[in-house]
Amino acid sequence: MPSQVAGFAGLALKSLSPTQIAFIANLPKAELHAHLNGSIPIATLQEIARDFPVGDDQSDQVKVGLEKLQHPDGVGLEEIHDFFRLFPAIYALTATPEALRRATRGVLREFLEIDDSIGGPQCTYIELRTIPKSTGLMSRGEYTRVVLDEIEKYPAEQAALIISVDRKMNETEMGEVVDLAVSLKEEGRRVVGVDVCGNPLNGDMNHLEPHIVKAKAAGLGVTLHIAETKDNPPAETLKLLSYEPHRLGHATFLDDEAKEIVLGSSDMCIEICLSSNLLCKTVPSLEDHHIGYYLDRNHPVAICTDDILPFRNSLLGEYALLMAAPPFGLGLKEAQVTRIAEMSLRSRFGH
Ligand code: 6MZ
Repeated sequence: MPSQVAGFAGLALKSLSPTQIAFIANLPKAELHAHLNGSIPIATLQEIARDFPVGDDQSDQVKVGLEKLQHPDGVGLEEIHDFFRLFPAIYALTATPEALRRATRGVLREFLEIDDSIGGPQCTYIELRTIPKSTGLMSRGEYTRVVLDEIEKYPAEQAALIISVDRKMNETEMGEVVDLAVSLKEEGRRVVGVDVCGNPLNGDMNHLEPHIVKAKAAGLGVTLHIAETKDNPPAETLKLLSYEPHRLGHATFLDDEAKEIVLGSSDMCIEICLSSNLLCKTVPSLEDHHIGYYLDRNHPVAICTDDILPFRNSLLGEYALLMAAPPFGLGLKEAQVTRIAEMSLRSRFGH
């Protein structure tokens, strides 16, 4: 049973007719930007919390975070930095191999298995991403293999893994993570790309360069979270673009120079996360969202969920935001929505 959809995506879904819902449900589409620990269905998180309770010694941040995450409407955020404060709570639950396995299984089911109420799955293909963590009970390599074991239970046409570097990592750690991605790919495991994510104000993006070169040389796709907040300096954005990534995450605050570079590379797909941007308040309204700029210029975009656990959205809900009439959505026509779904499939790193 899929999780209940709330927030902007929930309102958009409620405003659609059954025929419109059937239309978006039946569109073949790819989910290209979903963070594993942010995408655990609430029911799975609660099961894990029941079976592997966190100890009494856990910090208040963990206890308060778990309470907030279980609110039926999702988490109320004042600003994007509140969002990153939630993850210690989730990580306290997914630190053991068995809990991580269950979390991954829950995420894949949520996206790929048939939901009877819509007559199909949320998406036809998912590139799930995660930061390999060493938790005390697992090394980074063991962590990633647990996730891959679950992903590889599905055919390659349905699921693959992107390995994320966290912006806060130092240069040595960034190298370790990219080397892990390359060696797993060489072993024949289903790693299709690398990503850079994490709190947008952390870290030094100049350290990435040799690692991105290495990832590309190994045939991995590269996607970078870029200009997610107004405080990301333009020089950092240009540096990230100089690595010539294949896709961009968010790309909310690109200035004219950066936009020109992006538009000049006609296949640099932008992973668009509408609910995420609205709820983190980096975009004031759907009307103001930068998706409009790229659609007007026929530049590739992929509609994505980002983190369904705190945002309580779904991929269907994100597509509903495209189709619903204003003020609930952008009021796009069926042909436009079909074209957007096709763009997501064309921008896959894997099959
Ligand atoms: C930047 C984000 C993110 O890797 O532990 N993450 N990074 N911007 C976002 N949008 C608001 N949403 C999630 O998944 C959780 C991690 O993904 C990154 C954060 O670093 C978060 O800790 P994994 O599976």
